[in-house]
Amino acid sequence: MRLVVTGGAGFIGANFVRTVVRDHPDAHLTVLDSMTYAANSASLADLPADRVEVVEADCADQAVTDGLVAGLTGPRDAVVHFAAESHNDNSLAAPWPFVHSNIVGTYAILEACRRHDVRLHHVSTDEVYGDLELDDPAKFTPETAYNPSSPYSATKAGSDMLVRAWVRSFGLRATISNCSNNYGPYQHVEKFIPRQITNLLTGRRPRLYGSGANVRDWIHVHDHNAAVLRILERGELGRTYLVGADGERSNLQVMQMICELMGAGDGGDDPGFDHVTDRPGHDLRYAIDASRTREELGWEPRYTDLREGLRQTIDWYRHHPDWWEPVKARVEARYAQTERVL
Ligand code: NAD
Ligand code: TDX
Repeated sequence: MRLVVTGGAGFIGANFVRTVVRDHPDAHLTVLDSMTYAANSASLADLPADRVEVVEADCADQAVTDGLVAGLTGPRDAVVHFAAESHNDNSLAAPWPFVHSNIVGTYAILEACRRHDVRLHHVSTDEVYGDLELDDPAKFTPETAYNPSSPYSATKAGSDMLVRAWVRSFGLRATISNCSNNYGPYQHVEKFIPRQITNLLTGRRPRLYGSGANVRDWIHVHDHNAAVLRILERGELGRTYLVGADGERSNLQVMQMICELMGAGDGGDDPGFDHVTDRPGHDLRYAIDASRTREELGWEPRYTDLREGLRQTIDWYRHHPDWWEPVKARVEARYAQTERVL
């Protein structure tokens, strides 16, 4: 099995590559990654060079993309498309890289897969559906209308639409997955959970946007990647699969769990974290109904205890400072330009 994994030096992609190398001895992977600020070559550095090749290039570069996809001729070969600009806060400050990577990049991948009749799995997000009220009994399903809020989610929605059009118009052999918020090892410290963990590990105070009432539906990255592999193996072409682990928590709840697990706060007036300026246009709540994915593909999340998953994630960051320390100060300096303690 030969796989081209775009964005394979980022958080979810690197975990995917590591899992495939461990569990599929017959697999050869080519990582296509432009090595943006979000990539970390250390996430792949210990993997065997004869099984994982890293090509540093932009997936929107049609010549490069075409050349790599042309080599996928076996019946189980595929492109797994993780590459994207992924951080909402950055998309508010500078939207263009999101249009370029998420839309133009996906277009180039689609055209290469069309030319060479190669199977594609496109990795997307629940954010394409917009947000829910806190008390809305309905969760997102594959039928929920797209209603993205930020430049990030709008460009992911655009990329999903391109994939659907290529399936319908050109018979492209593709599947899509829309997953909820991931956490786990190798996640960039700009994101909520690793930011708070590494703030505490470096003597900084954790930062909660607004009141912390916003709800995210957390899933461990290993569960997400297990679903992606299952879709590659058993997914029906042309279908969209929703991936989530019923992990809804308010940001305040997650923050309190992290602080408790790491011994922050004094148990009295000081909760151990600061409330800061809210994100403009901040989506209130995401929630995924993954029942069809579970029933049809026999996939089940294994990390169903968020507290235990967080404990393991905290341990990982504690034991891998070399992986995150080099970028931590820069990330915090950037946040400090706009963020104010409330
Ligand atoms: P990430 O930002 O950690 O990694 C993205 C990777 O893509 C980086 O290595 C980056 O260098 C690479 N990249 C960006 N633009 C590129 C381009 N033009 N060409 C080649 N490589 C490029 O993101 P992540 O959190 O690992 O997310 C991976 C995918 O999963 C994204 O498509 C994202 O939308 C989706 N997703 C993420 C989450 C989440 O919670 N993180 C949830 C659901 C879906
Ligand atoms: O310091 C923070 N404090 C805070 O309260 C940060 C960085 C975030 N937050 C809040 C904002 C969100 O409500 O925490 C929540 C999670 O924030 P992010 O980690 O930025 O994730 P989110 O915006 O929900 O998007 C994530 O999940 C869906 C990924 O970044 C996307 O790529 C994915 O599609």
